[in-house]
Amino acid sequence: MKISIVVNATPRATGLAADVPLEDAVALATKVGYDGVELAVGDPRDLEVEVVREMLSNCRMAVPAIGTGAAYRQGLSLAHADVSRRAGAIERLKDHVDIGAELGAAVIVGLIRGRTADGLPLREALARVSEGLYEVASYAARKGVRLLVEPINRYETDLVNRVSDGLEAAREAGENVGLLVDTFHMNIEDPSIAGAIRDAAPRIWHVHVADSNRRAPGAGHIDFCEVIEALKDIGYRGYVSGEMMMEPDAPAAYVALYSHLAPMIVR
Ligand code: LER
Ligand code: MN
Repeated sequence: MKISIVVNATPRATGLAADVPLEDAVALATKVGYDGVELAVGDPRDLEVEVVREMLSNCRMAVPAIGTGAAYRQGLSLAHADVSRRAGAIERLKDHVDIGAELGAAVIVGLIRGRTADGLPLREALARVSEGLYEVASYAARKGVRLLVEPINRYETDLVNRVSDGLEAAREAGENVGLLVDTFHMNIEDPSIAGAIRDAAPRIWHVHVADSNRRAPGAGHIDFCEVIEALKDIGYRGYVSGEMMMEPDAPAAYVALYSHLAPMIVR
């Protein structure tokens, strides 16, 4: 198992990463000891992929995954009542897949799937999400890229909340679609975090870590010994990736996560 952290590859793509230029976040992650950085990307066309790839290879930083959630704030949603917004979400995800292919990274389908507040009733919204996922997954398969469906808690979306919902959506979408499980969301939606991890075992391809209060692991009441034990039990060899509020500041949050989890992972 390896440890990564979410960074903003384009400015303010996510609030759950340091609000600093990419090279500063990468320098900090390198100094603390992280193995990789997960790139939160607003519009992939704003990213100079070659420059990023070279910078990361110079400090031997892997890119396990690429985040796409900023697109939802820009009005794109796989579940939107307006067909042009759905098509826009699919096109945007394909652009992410293109950079995923260049960086060897999986592409996350989180908030970009949308919610029923985007204008469709639940069954239809879920059907549109399945359709969109299937189309993007087929495109990604041709490029050798994996997609990650992320179950997200009910206060952010009403589509795909529990790990079991995510598993169903991933299985329907294709062989190259797996799960990103996030401890913050599982703490709200799943009866047991360790149980959900064991149930979804072979399809868990990426993990977000944040504590119950969305701060660094160790700052809340999630039992990360139990989480890491469950991941070890299922033979998980991917990344646990910090996606959390940078409190009190980024350097302290980077160190807090790493010093809480690294000893559990090597044990
Ligand atoms: C995205 O990975 C996520 O976990 C969401 O809660 C962000 O809003
Ligand atoms: Mn997450």
